[in-house]
Amino acid sequence: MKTKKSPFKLYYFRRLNSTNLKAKQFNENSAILAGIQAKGRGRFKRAWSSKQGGIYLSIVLKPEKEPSKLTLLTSLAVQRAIKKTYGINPLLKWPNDLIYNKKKLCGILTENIYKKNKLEKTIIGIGINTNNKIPENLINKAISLKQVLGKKIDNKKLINQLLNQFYILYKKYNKNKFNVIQNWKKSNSLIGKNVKVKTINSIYYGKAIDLDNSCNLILKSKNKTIRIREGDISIIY
Ligand code: BT5
Repeated sequence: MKTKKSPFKLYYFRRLNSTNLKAKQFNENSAILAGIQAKGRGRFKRAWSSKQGGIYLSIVLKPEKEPSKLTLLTSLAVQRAIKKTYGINPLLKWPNDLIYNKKKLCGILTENIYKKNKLEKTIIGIGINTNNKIPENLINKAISLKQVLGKKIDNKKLINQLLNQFYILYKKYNKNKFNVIQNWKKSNSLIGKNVKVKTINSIYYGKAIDLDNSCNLILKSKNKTIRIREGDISIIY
């Protein structure tokens, strides 16, 4: 497939608190890249370890369609970019992760900015562990591409590929020519597995059986079917 050039204009900063925060000052089709983040963020105000050498990137969009599927679409773009650049196939983990050898390789944080109740822009933050050192407290659950491949990762090449892959999928999605849910289901690590899901209020155990069209995870727990909007999931091996 011919790679189409992405329209994103890339702005590089040696050090930022968070690329998602900085991205709020930029217009659509900007991409903000940082060498280090002092206050990298995950979901629910959690921290994202952002040492020198990793990829910390935020894409600014003005979505043409409802943005709820953009996190999954982005995870597919990251997966394709890594596969094209380095030939390995990380698995997708609902709702916002890529994993390799059961450890987290990439996390995505999508934020919608509203002005007077109208969606003004969407910021998609992507953190990929490439050459950055994984801190001691995360070594059991995080992994870098350098650890996987045993060589230095070319961040520039991977970022270019990622922006191109993202653009290809995003354009198709806007034209209703890319089914995010179906594609996600083809390469996820969860469906059919016994899992534990921690939400803000509860913990659920059950079998992950499907993803519905609104990106909710469907869990079969005893005789009940539960739909989960957001949470942290771990596979029970
Ligand atoms: C995420 O949150 O996975 C979203 C991470 C998004 C980071 C990007 S970097 C560019 C942009 N700018 C930002 O400020 N953020 C975005 P969540 O699912 O909540 O996962 C957070 C959890 O992952 C933490 O509580 C840790 O347990 C773990 N974690 C932290 N740093 C990690 C890392 N570098 N690699 C793997 N796991 C990490």
